[in-house]
Amino acid sequence: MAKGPARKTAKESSQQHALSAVFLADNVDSMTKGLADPSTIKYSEKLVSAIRDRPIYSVSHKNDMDGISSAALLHKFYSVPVERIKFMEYSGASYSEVAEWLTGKDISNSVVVFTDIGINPGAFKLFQSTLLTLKQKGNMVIWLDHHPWEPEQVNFCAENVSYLVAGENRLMCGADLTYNVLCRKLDSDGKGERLTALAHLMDFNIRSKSTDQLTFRLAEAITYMLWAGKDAEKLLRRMVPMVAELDFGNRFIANNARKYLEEEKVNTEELLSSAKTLSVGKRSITIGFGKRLQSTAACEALLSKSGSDIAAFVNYAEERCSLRSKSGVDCSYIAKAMGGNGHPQAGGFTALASEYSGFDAKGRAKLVKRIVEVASA
Ligand SMILES: [Mn+2]
Repeated sequence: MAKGPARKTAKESSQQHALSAVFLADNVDSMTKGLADPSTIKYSEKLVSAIRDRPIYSVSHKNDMDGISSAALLHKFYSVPVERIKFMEYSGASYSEVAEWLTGKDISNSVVVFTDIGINPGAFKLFQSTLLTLKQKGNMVIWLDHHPWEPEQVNFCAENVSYLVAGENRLMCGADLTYNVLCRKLDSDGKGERLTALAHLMDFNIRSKSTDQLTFRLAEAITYMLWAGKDAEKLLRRMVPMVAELDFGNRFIANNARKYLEEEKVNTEELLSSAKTLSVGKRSITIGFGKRLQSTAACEALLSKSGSDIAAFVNYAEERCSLRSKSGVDCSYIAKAMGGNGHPQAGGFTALASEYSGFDAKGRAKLVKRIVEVASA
C-alpha cells in the first residue's frame, strides 16, 4: 500500500470500505482493542508463541474452499491432526454438534481456533455457554472471521475470547486471516501463501485464467463431498492434508469432481427442461426446478439459456430457492420479500415442500406465481 502523508485513521478507512473488523488481543498482545483497519491485521509473534506448544483444535466453515484452507493451514503449520478438525455450517444443529464436540472432549489448557464462520444469532445462547466453559478451563479461543456479525456477538467475544477478528471484511477471507495472523512467518516453502491466494480467489469469486480450471475442479469436488450428508465431514477431513500440500491433482479430489460433473449434466438438463421465463415489470425472470446443483452454476445455466435478467433456481430437494441477477440488476428484494436474504446480485429463500404440495405441478405453479408477484411489485 502506498504511504501518504494523510494516512486515514482506522475508523475512516473501515467506513470507506464498509468494514467492521474488530481486532482484539489484550490477553496475549498489546494491540489496540476496538475497531481496526483490516489491512493492519498482521502476524502476531506473541499469539503464535502462546499457542505453539498447546494442543490446537480447529473449527472451520464446512461449505467451501476458504473454510477447508483455513483448517489446512492450521494442519500444516501447527500439526493439528485431522481428528481435531471440525467442520460446521450456519445451522442450529451444527452449532449444537460443535458445542457438544468441544465440551464433550473436556478440553483444558488448549487452543480452539474458529475460522471463516460467525455465530448464528439463533445459536448464540448455546455458544455463550460453550465459550465460557472453554475459558473456565484455561483454554484460549482465537476467532478469525470475515462475515457480518451482530454487535451482541462481537461484544460478548470481545470480553471472552483471546483474539478476535470479526465483521464483514472485503479484503481478507478466512484463509487470509489465518495465514496473516498465525502462519506467515512459519511458511518457509511458500505453500501456505499459494494456498491462501487460491482460497482468496475462490472466496471472492475472482476469475483468473491461470487458476479457473483448478478452482472449478476444487469447487466441484467439495460440492460433491457435501452431498454425502453425514459422511461429508469425513471426506472433507480426508481432503485437508491434500489441500495443505497443494496436492490438487490427487485422485481422491479428481474422482469427486468427476462424479459431480457426471451428475451435473443430467441435473442441468432436468433444470432447463422445467424452466419458465416470465416478465416482471421491465425485467424478465427465469425460474427452474432442479436438485443437486451448485446454486451459482444452476442460475448461470438458466441465465445463459434464457438471456433473462434474473434467475431463480428452486432446489426442491433442499427446499431452497437461489436467486442470481445480471450485473446492475438487483434481485435481493425478491429474496427479502420471500422471507430470505441476500446481496444485490445473489440471494435466496426457503421454499418448503409442505407449503408447495411437495413440488408437484400444482405446487410448482403456486411458487412460480408467488415469485412473479413479488418480483413485479
Ligand atoms: Mn469465507
